[in-house]
Amino acid sequence: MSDGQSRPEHDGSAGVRELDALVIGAGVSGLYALHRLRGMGLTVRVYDRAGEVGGTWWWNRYPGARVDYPGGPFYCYTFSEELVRAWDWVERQPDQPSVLTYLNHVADTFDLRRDIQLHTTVQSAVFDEAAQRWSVETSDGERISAQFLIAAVGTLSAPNKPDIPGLDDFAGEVFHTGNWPQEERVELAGKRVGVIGTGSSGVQVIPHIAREAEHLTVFQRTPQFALPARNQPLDPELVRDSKENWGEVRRQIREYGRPLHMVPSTRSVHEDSEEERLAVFEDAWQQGGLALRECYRDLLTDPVANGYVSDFVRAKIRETVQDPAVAAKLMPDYYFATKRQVMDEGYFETYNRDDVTLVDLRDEPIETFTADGVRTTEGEYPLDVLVLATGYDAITGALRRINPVGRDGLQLEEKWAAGSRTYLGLSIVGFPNLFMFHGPESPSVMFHQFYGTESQGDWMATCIAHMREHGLATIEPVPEAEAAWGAEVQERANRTLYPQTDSWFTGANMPGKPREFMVYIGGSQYHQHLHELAANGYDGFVFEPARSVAPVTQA
Ligand code: NA7
Repeated sequence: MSDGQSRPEHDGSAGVRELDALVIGAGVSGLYALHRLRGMGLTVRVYDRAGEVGGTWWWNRYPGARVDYPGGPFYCYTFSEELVRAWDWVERQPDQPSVLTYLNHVADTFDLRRDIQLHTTVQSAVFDEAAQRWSVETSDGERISAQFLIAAVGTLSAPNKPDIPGLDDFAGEVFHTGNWPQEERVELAGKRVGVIGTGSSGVQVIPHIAREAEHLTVFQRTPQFALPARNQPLDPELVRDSKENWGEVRRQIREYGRPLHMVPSTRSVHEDSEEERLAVFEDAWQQGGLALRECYRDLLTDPVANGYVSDFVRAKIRETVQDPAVAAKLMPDYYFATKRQVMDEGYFETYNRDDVTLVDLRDEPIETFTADGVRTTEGEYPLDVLVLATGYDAITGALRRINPVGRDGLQLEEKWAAGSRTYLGLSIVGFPNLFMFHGPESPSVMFHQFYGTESQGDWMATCIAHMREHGLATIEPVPEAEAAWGAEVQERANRTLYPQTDSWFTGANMPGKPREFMVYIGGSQYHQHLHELAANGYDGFVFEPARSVAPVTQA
């Protein structure tokens, strides 16, 4: 607000709720946004269509769901030492129930629930230029006018339901891993189950389903370089040390995106002989987790180096899978680790079971679903249950589905038709006062998620405080800054092998989605840059002063 005062929450005459900031999403980012912005005296409300807080951790409760990298004990908010001290992770890769319990604990600790409205979908958001505010409508018919619209919508929250012929004719049960039933347990015993998809979710759920179902058929489009997770209880000494030295751990996370002991090697693969290299790979394989990806500095930038490690993993898959014909179908052929790295617990061993069938969709594409199952070009697979582990319209999908409308009626769908255009993955030309957490062209999924959230949330808070202090009503990036940022994101990505692989990082998993690398590689520099921007006057942004007479939002 121009005068630094919050408006009352309700404007009774117009039946419109007035807020300083409306946050969409009650996951990791939405919870932090509420805590941070409310703490500076703003009126803030969070809306989420889920039945509880937790975002992706509320939706993804399929058997085997857990953090997909060895994050514990650092998979947590970093800003509060008190919070760090009060929570004990048990495993290196925390499972879904513990992460959800943690996020509920955070909501309780900071008394967040009173400003969170669940079971409520934000249906439309239109920027009202006269009022310099966002007009929002929700699924229960509520209308809200908010100065700031904060998209904490999640990077992996818009499920991809594939467009496969006949899918709607299938008479059995269908579940998406990202929309798993909340209350009742999914009963799979005695059933013929099909799983489509072998990304993180598929690789996590498949061994569990195999143990329970009468028969499992996996429909695989792209074989994976899954690495052994070797999940284990956390070393109590590591937990104690990190709690005692949290300031230092936090500094390391800020500078490297992770604690120092997890930082990649600075050694090139070419500095070692073949024998030495294989010993390094073997050691990393035995350590499990991300050790293999991090054991040389050039595995993700040099095709030759990547070829060495790819061959190593392929040999491991051949050793594990007993039937050579099945092993051949499981051979990954993209650049190692250029899709989101998958961790497995007994995934490849699952294919040694008699009651598991692997169907390679590249050899035998699906022709159609029928009421009883699937027909491929090679045969029929009767099914009672289908699990879609087919991933997400990642990073941009959730916000595009809301499709905010900015200045001059500009729809986000239209703005991003040829690719996501943002400044810092945080703001968009034409969409004043819209801030995104983990938006496209930010470090998002390639940096410590909680620290990234805090850094962006703190930036938003500092910026809003600056605006209040100077009587400014809107902030928006300038087109030149947006274009330069996009170029920098692509230039950094092009120094790596990532853009050469079809993945959700590049949008290639969604038919018709523009192909671009959607993540800023170089997270710590990004967060440093955000900090400097705030200190140096918000270069690349333009502010509008508040109009002296605030126009009334129309009912
Ligand atoms: P992912 O990683 O996008 O995996 C989805 C899987 O589904 C992947 O194997 C896809 O094959 C496959 N897929 C998608 N559409 C189809 C169709 N139409 N036919 C056959 N197969 C298909 O999603 P996840 O949920 O596993 O993981 C998402 C992230 O959540 C994960 O990285 C963690 O960060 C947490 P493709 O490889 O595209 O050929």
